[in-house]
Amino acid sequence: MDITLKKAAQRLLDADDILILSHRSPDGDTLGCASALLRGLHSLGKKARFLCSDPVPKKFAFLFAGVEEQVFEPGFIVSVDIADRQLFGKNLESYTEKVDLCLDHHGTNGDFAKERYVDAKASAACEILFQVLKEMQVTISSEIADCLFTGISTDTGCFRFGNVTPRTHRMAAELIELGAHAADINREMYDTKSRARLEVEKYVLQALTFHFDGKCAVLCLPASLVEELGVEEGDLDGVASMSRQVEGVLVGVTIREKEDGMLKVSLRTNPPMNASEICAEFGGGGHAAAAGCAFTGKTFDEVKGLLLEAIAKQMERCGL
Ligand SMILES: [Mn+2]
Repeated sequence: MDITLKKAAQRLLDADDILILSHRSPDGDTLGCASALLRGLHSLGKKARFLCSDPVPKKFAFLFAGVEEQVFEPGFIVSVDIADRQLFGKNLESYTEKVDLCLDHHGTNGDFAKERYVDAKASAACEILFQVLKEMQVTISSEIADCLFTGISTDTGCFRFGNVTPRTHRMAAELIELGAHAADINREMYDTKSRARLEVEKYVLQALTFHFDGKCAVLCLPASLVEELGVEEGDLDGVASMSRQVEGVLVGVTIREKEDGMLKVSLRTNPPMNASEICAEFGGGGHAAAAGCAFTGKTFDEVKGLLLEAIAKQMERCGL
């Protein structure tokens, strides 16, 4: 059931022993939400802890620096930035039907929680968390401001994506006033590349294939790649947006093989193409510019064929 922001804040104020859940393959937004909420709840004297199906990538470890680890049986479960049941990931599967409150900004939210507050106009779930924490009268420390700023910055590609609104900038400004280290965070997120990351980019550049007169770029990443290149999972973050950087590309397709053989597809589009519509055909979802879906029991070529077919159809509808 949909509830107001005010009510969502009240639910958290009424609760204790709160378990916060982030989505699998966690990004800066889901982790920024979790760490900001964790810090906010602790500051109110509440017990709160955090779970994610996958480990926190090294570059986001600072979000949780100094946060006290607490052990308790959860009395209230809140999910942040989780759009759908399948995004809980393997280790959190048992929680999919137990979420009391869902805070999210995906218009396609799967409605798995008892109550939810979804604002699809928010560029990042951290925009929502900022409002919820203020509604709860939490004092926004510079640490909390850093967490929220990280989420907003990463989900907007450093304030460059189409999801950025005047409110996004106003909130970022307010967070900087509250002590967020904007330049440090942005440098760490965007300008600093590990050698491993450069290896990944080198691979991507030679592996990209182009289709439909260069309007579509496809990248296939085998599961063995991480080991072959000697890189970590986190080094692959954001590769899905690399293809869309190429001039003329309206659709960037990244197909990633997971350990269990599942093929995970990330779609990035520029207007008039719509990633969410294409992924919906295969049971996935997301935003207009960024969406995903998954296939099991299929080869790279089969998945590529299916997607190219769906993309061709949409291009035709768009008159491309
Ligand atoms: Mn998000």
